[in-house]
Amino acid sequence: MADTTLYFFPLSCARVAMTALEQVGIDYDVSVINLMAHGQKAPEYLAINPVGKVPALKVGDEVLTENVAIILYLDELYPEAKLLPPATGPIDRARARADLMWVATVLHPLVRQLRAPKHYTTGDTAPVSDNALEEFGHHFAELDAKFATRDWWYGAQWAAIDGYLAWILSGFTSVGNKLDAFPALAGYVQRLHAHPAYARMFAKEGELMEQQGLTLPPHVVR
Ligand SMILES: N[C@@H](CCC(=O)N[C@@H](CS)C(=O)NCC(=O)O)C(=O)O
Repeated sequence: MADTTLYFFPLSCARVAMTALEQVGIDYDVSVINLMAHGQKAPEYLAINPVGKVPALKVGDEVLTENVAIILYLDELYPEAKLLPPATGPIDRARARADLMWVATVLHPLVRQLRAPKHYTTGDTAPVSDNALEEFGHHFAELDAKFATRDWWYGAQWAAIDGYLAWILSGFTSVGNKLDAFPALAGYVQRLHAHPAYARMFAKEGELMEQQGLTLPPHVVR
């Protein structure tokens, strides 16, 4: 049994933390919290993460939540994994954190709005999804221009933010949306999927799904 446990559910944003762990390469256990069966609200899990969300990372007796915090923690312990870009000083370091926070606070909620619009309205969900698609359209146009001239967010070197964007983009496409209008972003997705840390996460996720007999709703693609 490893000293570190990741509380995870397939296709959820816990993929971001798992990809970072795979990049770091440490030994860790995975505990699947079945969000489809409301396992995140079970007393045993609320005792670990009272907010009732995945991911959570248990290290010894300590529990850390929030993808960005998990990435920053792992980066501090394992700088050789290069989860964050090299920084020349405090401003540079703060900027890299700001980039992660931008993904977490601007793009991440749009995935939820798209995948679970019923959480945002008591009425018709179509305007909620449409608004998410419109917002994604603006942000993806900017990202498409960015990835037309670089492989990864910071240029030649993959960083944890790329793992985070992999989840954002899969959240967008998993429910049937296409990236046809954003060819550079579609190329970036190919690179993301081929990245070793992502590929290991994806394989591990597949094994966990098989072990747990988890199947996806028919409208969701992995
Ligand atoms: N800001 C959090 C978001 C965590 C989050 O929203 N997790 C979702 C899965 S993507 C969850 O556990 N949802 C279950 C629920 O809200 O009941 C992070 O980045 O870690």
